[in-house]
Amino acid sequence: CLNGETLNPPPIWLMRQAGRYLPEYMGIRSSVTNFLDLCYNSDLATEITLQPIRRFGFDAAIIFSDILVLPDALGQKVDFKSGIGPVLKPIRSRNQIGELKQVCEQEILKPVYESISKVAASLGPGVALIGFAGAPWTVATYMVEGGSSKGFNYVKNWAISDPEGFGELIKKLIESTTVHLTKQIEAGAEVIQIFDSWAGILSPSEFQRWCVEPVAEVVRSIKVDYPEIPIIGFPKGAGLSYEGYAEKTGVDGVSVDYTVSPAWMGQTLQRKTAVQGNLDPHILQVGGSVMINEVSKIKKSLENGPFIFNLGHGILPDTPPINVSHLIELVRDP
Ligand code: 1CP
Repeated sequence: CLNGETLNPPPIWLMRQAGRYLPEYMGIRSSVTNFLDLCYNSDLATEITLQPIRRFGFDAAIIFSDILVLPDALGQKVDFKSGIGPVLKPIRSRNQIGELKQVCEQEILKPVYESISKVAASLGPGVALIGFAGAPWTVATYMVEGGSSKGFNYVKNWAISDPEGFGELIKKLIESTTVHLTKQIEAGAEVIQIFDSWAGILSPSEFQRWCVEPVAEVVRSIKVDYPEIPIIGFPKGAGLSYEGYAEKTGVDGVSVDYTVSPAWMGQTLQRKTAVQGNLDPHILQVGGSVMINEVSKIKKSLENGPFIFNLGHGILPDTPPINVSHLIELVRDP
């Protein structure tokens, strides 16, 4: 499919398919306080990765980890506080970049690669294993804001007032993301997804500089050694810029958020690249006839070209698992 083939029915997996909506995940989650300790325990991460595969039979597994393991490995310690989310000591100027480790600390990330090998060994045939990382821009937002943000004041203002200095941080992230993704491929990841969750807060020229160019560089470097590994990019909220992203980053597929119409995806984007998406996670949460109609609309618009069924963003924690089973039936129903 990511090589341009049209598959009927389309393969399906869901962003955040492992996690808080599954009781079997919550059982394991309660055994640790810092969420990252799950990511750094390869036995637990393997088990969590496989839970949704066993329960639903998705066509792909995504390794259970997080985009924030990267700043953690660069020496910017990440804490997950309950009720708040990720907390980091922020980096807000060029001279603080030197405090980060030179290259990505392999020791810390070793369990992530071990979980990939373990999952690869236990997945049945026909189930693809997806490795992932955050895109440099999105990871930078957490590093500069010191966690999740609403206004993105610090990161936007730094990028606007001192693009050269901010560019140093992005450069560091391009290099370490490339290493992190390459290690995942060496461990057994068969597909890569790059999450740019905060692409949508940039102007078109900023989008070009901070999303398209860094991702293009990561893709170019990975393709030198691994030209056959397909890469999916997810520039969430890119709107009118999705098309340019597909043309200029070199990715094999573009994951599209739910603000974009499936008709446009089919008529425009799918002519240039494989597309993935884009059911609104709230529709999955509600389920029933609304979901039936929406899935049918998405399938009609996209089934005549390379297409992977997914959500337009991650599964919401309160989603009833039975709605996920129903969704898979609908997608696979000819
Ligand atoms: O307490 C918990 O159980 C933590 C919840 C959780 C989970 C299940 C977090 C915290 N991360 C994850 C796993 C995760 N994160 C996966 C692998 C599992 C899967 O898909 O099944 C992936 C791919 C991610 C990616 C991720 N992490 C993104 C990009 C995708 C997206 O949702 O936009 C981002 C932005 C993060 C950061 C993050 N991780 C967790 C939190 C609470 C946050 C902050 C989110 C925010 O700022 O809104």
